Amino acid sequence: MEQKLKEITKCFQLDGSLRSFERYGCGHINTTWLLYTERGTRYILQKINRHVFRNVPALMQNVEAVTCFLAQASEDPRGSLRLVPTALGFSYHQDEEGEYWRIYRFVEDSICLQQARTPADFYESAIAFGTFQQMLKDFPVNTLTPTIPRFHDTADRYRIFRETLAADPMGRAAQISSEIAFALEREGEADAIVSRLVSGALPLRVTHNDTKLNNVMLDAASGRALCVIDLDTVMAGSSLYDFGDSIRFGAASAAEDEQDLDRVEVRLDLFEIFTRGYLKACPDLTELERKLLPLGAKLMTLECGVRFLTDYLDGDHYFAIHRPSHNLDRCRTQFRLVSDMERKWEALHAIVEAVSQEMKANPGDE
Ligand code: ADP
Ligand code: GN1
Ligand code: MG
Repeated sequence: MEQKLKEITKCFQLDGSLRSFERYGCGHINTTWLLYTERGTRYILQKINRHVFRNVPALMQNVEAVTCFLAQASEDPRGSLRLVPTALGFSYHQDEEGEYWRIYRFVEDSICLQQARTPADFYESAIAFGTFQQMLKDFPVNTLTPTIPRFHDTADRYRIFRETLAADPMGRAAQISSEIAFALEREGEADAIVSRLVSGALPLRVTHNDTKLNNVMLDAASGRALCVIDLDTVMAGSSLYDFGDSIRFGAASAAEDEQDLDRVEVRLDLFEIFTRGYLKACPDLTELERKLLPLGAKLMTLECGVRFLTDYLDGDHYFAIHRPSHNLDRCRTQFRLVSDMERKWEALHAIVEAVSQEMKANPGDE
């Protein structure tokens, strides 16, 4: 690997040659390394998963356009991701095997969390994702290529789930009939966001689409939001996707792959604090968007559970796994969260309503 990474890094405008490297991060999709040059500068190198992302040049065009737009709008050099150009001035390099590579400047003096240490961390992630969307409100949304078409089209995710279930290539369906039933019982709700985007009832916005807490960098000293990372899925979408996916991951009381389901619930204190941060950073959400925030949380969680279940049935080709039933464990936590949201449905709505009223009464307050 060392020889390969040396060759790759030579193609980029780093501040010196490669001194050392290590595998980095907990992402399920790309392969990430932390690099040190001989001057001690750190960079993030990524091999982009070209099985997941079928049009990497278009993806990198999206990333370049969005990072440039954000960099122009923010004075802080840590306020947005910064790509390192190749020697030829491109935003990525393709090697002889057809693999795509890119390098980002390392966001220094920052932290990236798998779980919020305190509610304040989660609040800061709401500020980061809300600010990201707010800053991009005048970005020409139609210039973005859909890097994964129908990414958050939950009904389409169900279609793929049904196809995989019918084929049952690994013969796993018989053992997981309760998870399959759970998914199918809720299929009727799958279209609730996309149908409103299509009808124009919900506005189309520039969205991140993968708003996990570990896709935000916080300042190590103050804990304040710095920037949003992992821009591969930036596309046109609904604010409910970004709000919902954040709640799915960050308001959960346990990790995405927790095996003890009794430890998994949606924490109302975290839901509330995220709602407060998001509405503060995104004051322009419409009445309908606000009203549907709990639905966004439920559908993004259901969709993610269905995707994990589909990948389990399919033989684990999409999400990187670290144990045999990893995707099934992930699916079970998501479905447990969905059940818990259904139980707490009234409370989730009451929180959104109370926070909205509070914001209207005191628009400038923290
Ligand atoms: P994946 O798509 O696999 O989730 P990410 O782009 O999220 O890949 O990167 C994986 C991890 O690498 C992140 O969770 C974060 O810890 C770290 N990381 C990514 N980009 C940077 C950066 N520019 N500076 C510091 N850390 C980063
Ligand atoms: C993947 O790349 P990463 O690990 O941030 C996935 C998301 C899922 C998430 C579940 C491109 O995100 O959609 O919600 O795993 N990204 C892609 O943890 O499919
Ligand atoms: Mg990530």
